[in-house]
Amino acid sequence: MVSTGSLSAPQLKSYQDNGYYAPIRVMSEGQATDLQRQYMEDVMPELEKISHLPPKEHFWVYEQPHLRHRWVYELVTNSAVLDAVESVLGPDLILWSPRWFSKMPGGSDVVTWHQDDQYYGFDPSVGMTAWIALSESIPANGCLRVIPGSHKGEIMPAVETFGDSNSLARGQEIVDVDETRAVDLSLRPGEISLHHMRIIHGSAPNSSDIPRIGIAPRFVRPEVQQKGPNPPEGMLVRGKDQYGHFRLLDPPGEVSTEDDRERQRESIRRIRENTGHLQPAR
Ligand SMILES: O=C(O)CCC(=O)C(=O)O
Repeated sequence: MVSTGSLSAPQLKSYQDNGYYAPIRVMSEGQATDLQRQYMEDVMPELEKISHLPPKEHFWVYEQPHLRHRWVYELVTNSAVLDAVESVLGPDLILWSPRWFSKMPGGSDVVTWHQDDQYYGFDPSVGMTAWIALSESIPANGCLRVIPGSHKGEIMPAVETFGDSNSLARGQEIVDVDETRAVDLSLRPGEISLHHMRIIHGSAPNSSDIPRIGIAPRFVRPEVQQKGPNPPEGMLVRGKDQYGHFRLLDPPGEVSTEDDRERQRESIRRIRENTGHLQPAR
């Protein structure tokens, strides 16, 4: 049992200075391994159905899974995860959009250097990601990498490569990154890393024989507004929403239904319209 994920004052300062903090334990390794098994049972069969599509199309399974499976909702709202996020963002928290980031051994999936802030479209830009590891996540299997301090800079120009192996839908890539400054965010199962919406980050393919399975819930404060044709959707997971900018969603029931699958698809569509990711790939 982990009682809290709250950051101490020096840990918070480290996050503010560097734009990331890791590791923070939010559950035992045994609990994470059980959830990894659940992932294999519920998510892998869905991925196999779309295995003819390139990684950049896998978002139909990977995004908004907390609207479909109760266990995923419980994972991304784990109280130690929310404690860590609350340490940075304050007491009122909207869970905007969780996404699986999984790489199987020998797979080609890559995440090029990018800044989430470039396409999320939130104003003010106060948000962050808590990346939760269900497996070990290390350099050999393509753990998350960040450029410390880059969250304090501008949004950098990015080319859109539309690379098939790129997990990002438009294959956004910041090309002038000094990789000698990169830090690997190695995690054990059941640990998380936190990263700022503007930090430059990415990850290499999995060249090991162990899967890398993680989920990245993104959190914002209720006062943020999002550009785009649709009001953003989110779940109020702590505190109050005094602004009404988000269409607030309910957690799914215990048993996953076809309606949940439809709700997931509709929510993905709305997010992708807002972040400019539904335009046809070249
Ligand atoms: O998991 C990865 O490799 C990339 C994650 C990422 O880009 C994100 O969480 O924003």
